[in-house]
Amino acid sequence: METYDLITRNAEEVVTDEEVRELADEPDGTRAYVGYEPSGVLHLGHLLTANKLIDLQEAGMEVVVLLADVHAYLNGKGSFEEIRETAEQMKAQFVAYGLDEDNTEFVYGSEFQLDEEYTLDLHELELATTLNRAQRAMAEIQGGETAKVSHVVYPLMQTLDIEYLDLDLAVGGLDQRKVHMLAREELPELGYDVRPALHTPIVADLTSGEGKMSSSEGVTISMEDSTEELEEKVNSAFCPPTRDPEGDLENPVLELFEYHVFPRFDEIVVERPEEYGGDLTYEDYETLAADLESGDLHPADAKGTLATYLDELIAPGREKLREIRD
Ligand code: IYR
Repeated sequence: METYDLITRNAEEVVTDEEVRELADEPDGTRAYVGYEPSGVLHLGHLLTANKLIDLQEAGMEVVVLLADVHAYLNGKGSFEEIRETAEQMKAQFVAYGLDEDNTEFVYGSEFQLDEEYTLDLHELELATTLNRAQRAMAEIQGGETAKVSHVVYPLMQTLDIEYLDLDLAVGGLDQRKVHMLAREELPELGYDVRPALHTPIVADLTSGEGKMSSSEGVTISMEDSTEELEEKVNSAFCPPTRDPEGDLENPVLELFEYHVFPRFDEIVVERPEEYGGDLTYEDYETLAADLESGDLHPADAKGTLATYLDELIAPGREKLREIRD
């Protein structure tokens, strides 16, 4: 695959395409990052951006994972000590998932975000940004109901991270886009360069095909799920025989194949008894989606196969979690 195609595959948005093409021309030595508020258990939402980081590593980029402990604290996720502990667990699960420890720089936010220079830059950004603008940037990230002062400091710090970690590309789910747009506007105010951003899609809720799959609402799959739990969740997933159901609905089963399974396996085998036509082998998502639409692939077989491959992907992380907890 061409470097540009590898960098941008499965991305919902790149800002701007021209800037990312420039990076793709000379990826060696460029630095890309994703920041995560630490959480004790990884779910598919985390793994979607992790897949992108694996793509970027393959494209020759250096990858930084920010364990955003200060951000989680500002977003009301618990005491600082608790957050530090979950950050350790998160790192272990990412490594088990396939982010090569030797080629990935794991950085805690608190390692540099409490420095004097960073803090003074933060205050300068606070002066340069309206409350309204900062609040809008946080709309999709904010945890609690009531906005606190910490919630408007948060996106300004995320903006500065891009400069202080010396990055060339910011990666995140689509829910991060408003923060990255703010960063593109504000970094030059401080005399820093604008950096491109790449956003991964938000996968629909498994059972309804609506909205987004997240740990807080609806059903998601996480490193904590047993094989049986995972099978149960996938089997009860919404899977109409089309990739574009009516209205705002998505087909979450196909989305999981597209964003989670195909990027990590060269070949997908759907095992079927001879009397039902025997095994089917797919090398790309399009062919599988077309077969589901034509009826050549039954939704039940698609689900069973999806569960098998997802289970293989989360198995090492599940094992790691068990070790940590014992
Ligand atoms: N806002 C992210 C966490 C985060 C991401 C980056 I990129 C940072 O520089 C800092 C924090 C979230 O919603 O999880």
